[in-house]
Amino acid sequence: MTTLAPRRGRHGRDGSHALAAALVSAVLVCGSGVIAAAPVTHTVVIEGVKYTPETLTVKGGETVVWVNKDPFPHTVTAKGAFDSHDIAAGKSWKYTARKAGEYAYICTLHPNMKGTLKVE
Ligand SMILES: [Cu+2]
Repeated sequence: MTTLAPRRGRHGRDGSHALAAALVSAVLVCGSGVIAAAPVTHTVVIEGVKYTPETLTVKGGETVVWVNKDPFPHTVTAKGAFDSHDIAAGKSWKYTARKAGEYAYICTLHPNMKGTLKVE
């Protein structure tokens, strides 16, 4: 009787250790990018006729959202790579980076607005 109770207790603790170890390895696998399970989203704010941050580095498969906080439209245009077309005031536009490279983009409505998306 008295020997059973401690053994049950030990089994319970072993179970939690195994679960904790499984959770830790799952996080490590995700962190190393082996499994692209958890979607990663980056945000670029468009405000004051500029992109913030101006240069953003992401990994392939990650998503970037440009949020236009100005009271007029902007675009996010990298010739030959991606083009948001007009993003109305208060709206946003999403792009999932698939191909590694460095993409300089502008706003076609305000060509002095410049940004760079680096995809690793
Ligand atoms: Cu603009």
